[in-house]
Amino acid sequence: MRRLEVLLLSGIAARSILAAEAPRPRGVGPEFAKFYKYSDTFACISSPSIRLPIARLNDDFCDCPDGSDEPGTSACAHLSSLSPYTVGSTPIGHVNTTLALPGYYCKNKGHQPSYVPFTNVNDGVCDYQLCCDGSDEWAKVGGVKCEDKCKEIGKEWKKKDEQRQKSQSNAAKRRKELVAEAAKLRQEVEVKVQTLQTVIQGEELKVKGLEAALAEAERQERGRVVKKPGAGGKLSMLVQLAKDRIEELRESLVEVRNQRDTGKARIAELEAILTTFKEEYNPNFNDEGVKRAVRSWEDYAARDKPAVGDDAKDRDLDEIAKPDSETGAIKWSEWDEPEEGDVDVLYKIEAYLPVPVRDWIDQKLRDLRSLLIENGVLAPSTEAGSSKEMEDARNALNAAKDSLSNSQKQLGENNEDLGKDYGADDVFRALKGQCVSKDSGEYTYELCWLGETKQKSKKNSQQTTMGKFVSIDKVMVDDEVPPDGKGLGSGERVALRYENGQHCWNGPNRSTFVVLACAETDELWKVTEEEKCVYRMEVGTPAVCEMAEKKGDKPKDEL
Ligand code: MAN
Repeated sequence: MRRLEVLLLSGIAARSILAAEAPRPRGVGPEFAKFYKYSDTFACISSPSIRLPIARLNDDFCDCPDGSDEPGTSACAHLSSLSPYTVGSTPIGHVNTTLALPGYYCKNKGHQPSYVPFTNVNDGVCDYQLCCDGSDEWAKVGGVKCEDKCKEIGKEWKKKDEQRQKSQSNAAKRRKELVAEAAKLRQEVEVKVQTLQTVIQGEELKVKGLEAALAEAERQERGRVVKKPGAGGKLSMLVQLAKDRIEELRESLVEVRNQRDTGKARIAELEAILTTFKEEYNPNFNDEGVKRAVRSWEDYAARDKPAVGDDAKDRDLDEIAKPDSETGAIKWSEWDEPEEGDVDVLYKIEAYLPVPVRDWIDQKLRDLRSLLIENGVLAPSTEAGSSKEMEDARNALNAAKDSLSNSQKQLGENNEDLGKDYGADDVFRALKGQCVSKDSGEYTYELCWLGETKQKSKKNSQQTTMGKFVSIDKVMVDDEVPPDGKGLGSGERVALRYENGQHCWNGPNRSTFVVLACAETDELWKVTEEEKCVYRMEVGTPAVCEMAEKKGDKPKDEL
């Protein structure tokens, strides 16, 4: 298709004007008919002071500086910007030499009327693309005859136009769906923000509460260490009692054991006497008392002797009977009270008081010690902070702080997300994270909406990042649209910038400029490497459709 100032008129508009028209000179479009309504003279459109007899209209000689006397011939074609430079085609003084007409008007009955450049009129070539009725070759130069093909071309065009319109309406529908989806997603983020704000308020209060709890636990701890186990009066007294009692028992044990040993020795002596007595007495001496004694002794000797301790048990008793200072079984020195400190002395009194009074004093003493430590009068205990209560309080506070900072981070991210540019109507929010790809040469290229662009080698599936999404932009394009409609067309288009991809050896960091055009479905149409590691993607998506329609900027028609 040639780039020219062709004006396609809507069929309805053109037909309604035609109905009200008187016959116009050849090549005059309906919107210029008013300049050609007099039957005797004609005034040049841009220089009305120049009047010509009507016979000089379309006489194949250029009279008007703006070419308006030759609407149906190529006599004034040299004025066209498409024509090569001709003597006299430059402006002279204040006279306007710009062509007043857009071209030769083809009625194209059965199809869309259009203008053909004057250079094409009677050039011996049928310009069916613009002039399907063949009227641009009315002079049949060189015997060329261009028959009217508007019926078939119009039919074909209509078919394609219907398809195009259907596709456009599908695309617009799809965009509406995307916008609705985007609105839903946005609302979800807004709800998340509200929820997080409430959660954060609660968590802040919780942190404050736990900070106070920890401070109190620390205070209590500072007080508590005064009475730590081992250093208190009651326990110390108990230890002393135990020590005394054990010593008493040990001494008794030694004494009883001595008595036992003495008894044992006496029994052994007695038994030896009786054994001798039994062997040496005279049985012939009939003394009934002696005989009875000997029988009793024999009975006694025949009975099982009770165990009176073996050697092992005796060794154990030896050990037990030794003082603790010798065996080290109990190291009493470890239970000795430390030197009494400032406030410790006060606790001695406690041990002798009734429980409620003791508790009250206990609390007061803790408070007093805390106060003294807080005011620098007493040094804090080095063991402060080691109790389970404090550990629990500190853990709970840390967990609450972590949770709070996590929520704050999430809130920040969500707020940032709400402020981000997701394009008109937030539409790209719905596409975020989805990807389209295309095989091209030795690579498969991938575009992930608002994510990354990638180049994947087909040989070894190695991936190269061609850029990370940075911003949404706009760009002017002027491209052909191929017959399948997968092209950018011309006009302003939405573009996405992807930058800071993988570094290119001996070059920049890879980047991709993604140009979008309206299409029924998301599709990566074309990838080019415009410069080393600078890529361009052309992508069809319904996401940008309505915007094209709003601007009345349709893809170029392939008529
Ligand atoms: C790879 C690809 C190419 C690029 C070169 C640069 O082969 O990313 O697109 O041109 O590296 O060295």
